[in-house]
Amino acid sequence: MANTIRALSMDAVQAANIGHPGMPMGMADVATVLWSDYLRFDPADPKWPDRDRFVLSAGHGSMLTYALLHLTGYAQPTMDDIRNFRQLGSPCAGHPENFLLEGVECTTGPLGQGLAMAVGMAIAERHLNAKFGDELVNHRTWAIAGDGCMMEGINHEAIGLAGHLGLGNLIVLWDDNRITIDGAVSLSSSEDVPERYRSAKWHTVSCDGHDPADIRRAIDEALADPRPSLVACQTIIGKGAPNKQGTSSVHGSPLGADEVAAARVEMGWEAEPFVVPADILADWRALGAAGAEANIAWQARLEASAKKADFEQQLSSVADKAAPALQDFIRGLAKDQPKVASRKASEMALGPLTEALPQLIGGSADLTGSNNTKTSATTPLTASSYDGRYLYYGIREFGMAAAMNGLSLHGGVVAYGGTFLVFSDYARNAIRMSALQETGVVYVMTHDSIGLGEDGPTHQPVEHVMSLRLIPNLNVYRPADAIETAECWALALQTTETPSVLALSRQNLPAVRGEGDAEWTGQTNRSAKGGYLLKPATAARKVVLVATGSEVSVAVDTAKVLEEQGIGADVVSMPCVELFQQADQAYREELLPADALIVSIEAGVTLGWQAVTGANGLNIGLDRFGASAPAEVLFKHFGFSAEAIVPQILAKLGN
Ligand SMILES: Cc1ncc(C[n+]2csc(CCOP(=O)(O)OP(=O)(O)O)c2C)c(N)n1
Ligand SMILES: [Mg+2]
Repeated sequence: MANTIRALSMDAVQAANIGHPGMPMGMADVATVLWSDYLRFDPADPKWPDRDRFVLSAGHGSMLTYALLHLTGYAQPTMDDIRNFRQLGSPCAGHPENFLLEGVECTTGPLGQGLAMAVGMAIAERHLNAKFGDELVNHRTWAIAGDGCMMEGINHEAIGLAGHLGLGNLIVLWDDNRITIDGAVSLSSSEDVPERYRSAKWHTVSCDGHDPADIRRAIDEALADPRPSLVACQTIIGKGAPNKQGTSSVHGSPLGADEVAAARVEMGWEAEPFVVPADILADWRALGAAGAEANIAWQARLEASAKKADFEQQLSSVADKAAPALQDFIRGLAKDQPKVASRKASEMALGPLTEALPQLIGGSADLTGSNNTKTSATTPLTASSYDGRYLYYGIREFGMAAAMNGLSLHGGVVAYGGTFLVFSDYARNAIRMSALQETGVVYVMTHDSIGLGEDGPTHQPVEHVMSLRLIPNLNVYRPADAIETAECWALALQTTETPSVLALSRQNLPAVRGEGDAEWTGQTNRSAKGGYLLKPATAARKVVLVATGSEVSVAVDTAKVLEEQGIGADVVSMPCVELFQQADQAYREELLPADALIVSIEAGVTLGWQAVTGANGLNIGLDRFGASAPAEVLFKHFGFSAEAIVPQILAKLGN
């Protein structure tokens, strides 16, 4: 059965003339044992909630997953899909993509992140188990990881968190083949990996990765131990290719026609490429069919459970519940018009949201008091209380973001988590992976500009807001006051297939909204189109000031001065540039008319704002690092005041 995986992998890579045969050939025996004797899955129902999660962290070995899904009887990939491995339109992409195949739990390829997402999945499982009991939620998360996944820095963050939380339901099968692309692992590493795992409170065991009985012995030992387990599977990369196995040449290149032929002889595999002998296929399909029994038994338990309604509620989308949960709160803000930091406003909005939405699991990378991410409804989620809803991620921004992806991809929970916006760079590839994987996670990124003040340029984001806007399918919100912050939270939770970044201020912001918001509903959410007319000009309009976040009140001040000089100026608040760009053209043209001078005001880099203001607009921003001083001093110093901006507008108008 393992040789089926080997043959399909080498033949698919050979046909594509590009790909990675070494990893699937080396791990074929381990994967066959796992899928035969341990993994709980039902090919007929790929999203069955209580299935085990299988994560191929070594995503370059994608053919391993495609072979397993096809052989066990998933509707996709078909053999034709495999034949078209890596070709346009085939769901068998170079690396496994969760949005192309139902059987792929998460997109992998960026090494280390699959394992870190598996940690998030295992946390979600323990959390839901604590709420709904073994009869409804009791499954494991299995990750196959390579030497690369062990070496990446995120591995340290991920296993530290998993060990601390005692995630015994997580088993990592390490493809311990001592080979990476450049050659032997010994070229670059002298680390005792299992020793490091043990120091992080993991159980470790090793086995001969080509001996099914020994693999079973090791996995049984892993399952018996209450800690998360690392199973070091000693393997030979490219096993089955007689002349190339054990060398880095099989990592990422086709074997070549001669070696493919030699491998057929070596394995005694006589079938043509993409043909699986009927008796072997029958054995694989029988494995897949057996999975249905566990699913049927689970369905019966769910039907009989007193917790059925609650469970289904937990698994349901939060999209239609966010705005109703915020309605009374926002109506209250319209009356009170509080002058608070948007990070504080976010905490206030999270109050009713975490009350109403049991799916929300919050957290912070050790900045809970600064990110304002914890509410009274979110008690700590710890090794002794998995039913909590607040994760102390520790100072692990990248690990946190990847775990948030895993939590959300698991289903039944929606993750939000915080750090300083400037450290979004530490988490950046996981944020990108949130967007690519279409997860609805929400990043609460506070201290969003020079407005954080005295901590100085290391902590002051300048390029971050704009650079996050560059990531496709990521909505970056920079709200101006408490009402906008709540509106942005509603939108962030409504877009369940688009992740969100909330860029929030440390400093207090005056209320710019309130008027007309006393009857607020989700339908009147003015931030929904990304930008809107906050204050219309009174004199004949010559200027439109477009601002975000803390600079909206600067724009309001600027408009006032211009109006006093008879120059009409609209103020447009634009909390989400991406949503604005998706709004219909008529709306955009009405808001930003061609005959007015469009001025952007944002305390960050100006590159990119030309897309909003046009080439003839004016871009007020900060194209340099900030400085260490109180916020008001910095705003004045760097020209974020009506006093500094008005003359630039007058000059541009030719007055
Ligand atoms: C973050 C990241 N860096 C680099 C790469 C490129 N890359 C893909 S596989 C690989 C080597 C991985 O070695 P190992 O995990 O041992 O895989 P094996 O060669 O054993 O299949 C590298 C550097 C990547 N995919 N992700
Ligand atoms: Mg390796």
